[in-house]
Amino acid sequence: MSQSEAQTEPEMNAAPSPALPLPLPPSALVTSSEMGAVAVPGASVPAKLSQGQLEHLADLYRQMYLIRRLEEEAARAYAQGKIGGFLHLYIGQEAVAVGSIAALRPDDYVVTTYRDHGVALTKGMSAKALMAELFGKATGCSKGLGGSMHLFDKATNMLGGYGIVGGHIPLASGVAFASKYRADGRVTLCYFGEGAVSIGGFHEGVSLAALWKLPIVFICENNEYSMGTPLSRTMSVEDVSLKAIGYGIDRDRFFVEDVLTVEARIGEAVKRARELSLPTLVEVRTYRFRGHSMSDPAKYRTNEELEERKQKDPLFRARLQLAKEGFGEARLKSMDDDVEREVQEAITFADESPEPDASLLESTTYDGPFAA
Ligand SMILES: Cc1ncc(C[n+]2csc(CCOP(=O)(O)OP(=O)(O)O)c2C)c(N)n1
Ligand SMILES: [Mg+2]
Repeated sequence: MSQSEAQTEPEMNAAPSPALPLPLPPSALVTSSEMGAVAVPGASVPAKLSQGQLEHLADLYRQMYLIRRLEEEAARAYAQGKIGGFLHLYIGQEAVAVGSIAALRPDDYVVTTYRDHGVALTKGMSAKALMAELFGKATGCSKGLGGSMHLFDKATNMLGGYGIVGGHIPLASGVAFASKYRADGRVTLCYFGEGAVSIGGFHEGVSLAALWKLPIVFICENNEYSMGTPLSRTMSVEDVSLKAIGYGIDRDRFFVEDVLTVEARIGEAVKRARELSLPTLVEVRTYRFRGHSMSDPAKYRTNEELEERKQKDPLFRARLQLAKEGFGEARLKSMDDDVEREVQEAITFADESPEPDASLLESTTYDGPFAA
């Protein structure tokens, strides 16, 4: 991470925000069709949900709410000095991880950036292992040595958390290459911000995935800012998905307002990867409600812009849809209470867990057995 991210004042945690009013504007699907190699989404989301779809939405809502509450508590713990280093929150973007991973099988892989809590949790990492990792404790997913930016969980095929912008994209192509070589039928999802698209690693990774027809979906989470720099000051085109054309791969592009839409649209790309072994670049337009990291007061954007985007919060949209379609307030509250319990248990677990023992240093550095 750059020195400019040096920690200053930590952002104080706010209580969970109240539900915001709908209706929302219709999802703006802006995939252009005149420039070739465009993924035409075959799936659409029904206006009125069946009981089965409603239960599924409830499950996705629960996952999104877990990310939000866990991160709100992580922000509080950071302000209390219990978490050191950097902490990049995913608040506002939860529907991307939850919707896309809903389209996967458990044996599929995910690879992502430092903004990795949502992807790790959704792929199945326990809230306890995640929170303990943030606290730098021995019970964390990486024994407390990786921290927020380097979550990793072999058991759930969450292959990291990486701090070098764009550096993980060729790694993800390598994972997809391994799947193709072994013919294991697995798909890799690779997440990155729009800031990574101008980095060499993006082009190297996408180029090889296209050439070798790898089973991978590149998901650009375009939250409009790279640290404090807006997209308009880093790229010559506003449509990130256009980058797919140069590599002759399929592409898609949409605004994230509805988690079910994310599942359906990413699901199309996952199907293409699994059945045809073809890569896709998907640009999802999203927004982070907090600063880049805890040290960022986000003065480069206006309150009006932030409030407008909060009106389109996919988490609250899902909650309101559930309520509107007959999911009783009592059931919603009981789901929220379950999440609350899970988060509190994770905090207690992290608090009470031991620090890593100094003996770990030897086995995890080049002075130890790995040096041989
Ligand atoms: C190669 C490299 N250059 C610069 C940085 C410093 N840096 C950390 S995050 C970031 C912004 C990335 O923005 P984006 O890719 O849009 O992801 P977001 O943080 O918005 O999720 C930068 C420049 C870095 N980590 N790695
Ligand atoms: Mg960004």
